[in-house]
Amino acid sequence: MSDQPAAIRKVKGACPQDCPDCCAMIYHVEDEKLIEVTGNPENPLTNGRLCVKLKDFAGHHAHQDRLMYPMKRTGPKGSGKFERISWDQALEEIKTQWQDIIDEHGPQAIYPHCYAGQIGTLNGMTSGDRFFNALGSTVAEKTYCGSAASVGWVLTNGAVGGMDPESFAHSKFIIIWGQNTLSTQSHSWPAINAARVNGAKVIVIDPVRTRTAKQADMHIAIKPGTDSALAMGMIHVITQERLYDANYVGKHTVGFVELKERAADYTPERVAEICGISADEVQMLARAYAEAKESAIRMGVSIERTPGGGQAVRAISCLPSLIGAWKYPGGGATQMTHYQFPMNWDNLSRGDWIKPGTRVINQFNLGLALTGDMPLDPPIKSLFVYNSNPLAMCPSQSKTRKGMAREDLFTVVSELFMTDTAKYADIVLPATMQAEQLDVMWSWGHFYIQLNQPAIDPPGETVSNTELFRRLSKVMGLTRPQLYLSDDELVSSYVDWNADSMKGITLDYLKEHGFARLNLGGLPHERTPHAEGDFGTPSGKCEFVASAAAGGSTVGTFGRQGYTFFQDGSAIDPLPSFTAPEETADANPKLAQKYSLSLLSGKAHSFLNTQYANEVKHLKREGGEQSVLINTADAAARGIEKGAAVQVFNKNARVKAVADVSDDVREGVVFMTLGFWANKKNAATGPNALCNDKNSDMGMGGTMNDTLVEVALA
Ligand SMILES: Nc1nc2c(c(=O)[nH]1)N[C@H]1C(S)=C(S)[C@@H](COP(=O)(O)OP(=O)(O)OC[C@H]3O[C@@H](n4cnc5c(=O)[nH]c(N)nc54)[C@H](O)[C@@H]3O)O[C@H]1N2
Ligand SMILES: Nc1nc2c(c(=O)[nH]1)N[C@H]1C(S)=C(S)[C@@H](COP(=O)(O)OP(=O)(O)OC[C@H]3O[C@@H](n4cnc5c(=O)[nH]c(N)nc54)[C@H](O)[C@@H]3O)O[C@H]1N2
Ligand SMILES: [Mo]
Repeated sequence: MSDQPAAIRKVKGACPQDCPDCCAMIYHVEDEKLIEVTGNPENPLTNGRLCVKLKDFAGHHAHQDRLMYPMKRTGPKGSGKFERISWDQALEEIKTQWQDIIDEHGPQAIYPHCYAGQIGTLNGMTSGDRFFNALGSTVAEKTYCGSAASVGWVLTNGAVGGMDPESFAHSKFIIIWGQNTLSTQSHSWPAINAARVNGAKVIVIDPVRTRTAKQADMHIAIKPGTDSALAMGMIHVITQERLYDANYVGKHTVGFVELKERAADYTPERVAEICGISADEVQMLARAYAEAKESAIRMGVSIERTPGGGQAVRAISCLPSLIGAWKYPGGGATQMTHYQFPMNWDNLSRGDWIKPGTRVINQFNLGLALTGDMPLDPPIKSLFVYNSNPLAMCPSQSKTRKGMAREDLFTVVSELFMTDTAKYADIVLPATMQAEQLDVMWSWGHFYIQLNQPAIDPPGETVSNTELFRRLSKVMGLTRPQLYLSDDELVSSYVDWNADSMKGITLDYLKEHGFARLNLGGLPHERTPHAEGDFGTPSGKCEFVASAAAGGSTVGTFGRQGYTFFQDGSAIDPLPSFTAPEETADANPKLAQKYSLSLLSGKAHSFLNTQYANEVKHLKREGGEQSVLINTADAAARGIEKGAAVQVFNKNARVKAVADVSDDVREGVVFMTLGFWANKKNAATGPNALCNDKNSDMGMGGTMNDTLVEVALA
């Protein structure tokens, strides 16, 4: 007998999470057990390091609370009481219920709900689209994240990926606009740091002094939802003081005269008033930004979560072309990079299978749709949730909860864990985690395509989303052959292996290395995608006046269901401007008298949306329970001290929280971290109990950050 330790097998993978970094990972397997997951040191961005959330990803796979078997509800909805059943029983129950619903109401009474719990090509946001489109269910628009911002960006620059995160190392001036980079895209920080070592200045624009803002050379604590005014103010200063690059503007942009005219109203004084900052800050920012030339802007997603969010991204997206920043490595802007990935999005979502006239319901309207507050014929009789935890993450939670509690709603949830949402299911189906499944990963924060290879067998009776929908297709008697493609066949079908950007990248290469940089020309850190124009707009130029909006054509990014939607562009102002938030003292003084604090919700350092918040160590890092960050003066005015038990409340709900009192948030604003699960103390989970469910100006984005609340001692 050998006393040699068993060999450790290493398998290349990639992080499944909805995060711009999409890290290259290595699974370490011993005796067919996942013993450790590390960052792949060969990947220049991941550089061998995983973030705090993924530090014990092996332990997360082996978590004692993982769902292992299909289950059927035995207690009242929401009670979390279930009994184990077999897959055959679960599928038979779904088939019987759905067949009855289809016979009585038609397939549109079935409503799928999905987001990016896993973000891969095979198992991610589109994994169920082909099945539901073939079934003829209601179409669910998936616009939780980035869709208003994406439309703003695409209208201006086209569906192009923008700056490479590695090229920030060459920047001289970096604006981090509404992003908490150190928590939400931490692998781009080394390049930012490299730039700083070379003398670059970093400016953070955020109502909260986040851990990222604390690192900055300057923090501009703007009022929420006023970013478009600030960007228009910068355009005003740059055009009035002739700080723009006339040559670049002349060659590569459309609508300069109109933009200049539109910006004329946005004087530094007026902008200062709107944004709650000083006129000097507006001027200083515009001048320093224009003068540095190698100026970079990194936009976060939160900018979009107010009524004028899409136009804010439009205004910001005009800035790099105005000053000609795109000419230089380290100059330009980045919103999201995924546009560059050569996926066959039509094969992924098969939007062409949707019968004309099929109804579309936006996912932010989940509560309205389930409660019937939105008149629907047929009503929603069945909800199918996968890759999402809408009870916690969708605004207007009380409506969602009321809807999910309906006895006549047949709910199926495919999950890793018994989440707040899963507790309301009639049938729960167990899903695999990333080390147990095959996937091709794209990214919205860099340009590496990756192959995630299964390292261990699925535990218990868990199945991947691809297998789940093959099983459902079979019981529902669907006949389209594409619904039965194996995972390997899906890999072939979903990636456009012949695309220019895939030159030299084969499946075998990915199997060996795990990742490959898309062929976009030039070295990553030297990338200057728009030095010679080459924008993805109809004119090929950066469109200050958006032709898609002006011409009334439809706009949208992926396939109809893939990620956003198609929108009639004529509803959009072709020039950027400021739309004021609706819940402010100016816009709604009556409401503001009762509830005078603007609520922001943002990502936790140690959670990924609600994921990992069921891990004790991560929960501890976030203080153990829901907190609310409130400014010292606002707290004093309410007799609240640090650590006090408080209630955060408004017309929608009351949420218990612990007060965190400091000047890290501007007066008049409170901040609640997202992700905490419901517990004995809080039946309502987190900020979404309080947030509004209106849509924003474009892309059917959300407006969660346009919510007034009040805080009082509990
Ligand atoms: N650790 C961690 N990382 C994550 C996630 C996570 O949950 N945890 N989630 C992932 C996902 S899904 C996403 S979309 C990204 C999002 O990551 P980010 O783009 O960083 O978005 P948020 O954390 O929502 O907000 C960032 C900052 O914007 C500020 N903010 C809010 N409203 C405004 C405003 O009106 N104007 C300005 N200028 N700033 C504002 C907030 O105070 C917050 O500090 O992170 C991804 N990465
Ligand atoms: N108030 C407020 N609301 C927000 C936001 C905000 O800033 N403020 N942010 C918005 C944003 S940016 C986003 S992206 C959304 C996020 O909304 P969601 O995507 O719903 O958020 P998660 O909490 O990540 O939930 C994903 C679920 O999918 C499950 N899951 C993971 N992998 C798999 C798998 O392979 N198969 C199956 N079947 N399930 C899996 C996880 O266990 C988890 O419960 O929330 C939005 N909601
Ligand atoms: Mo997101």
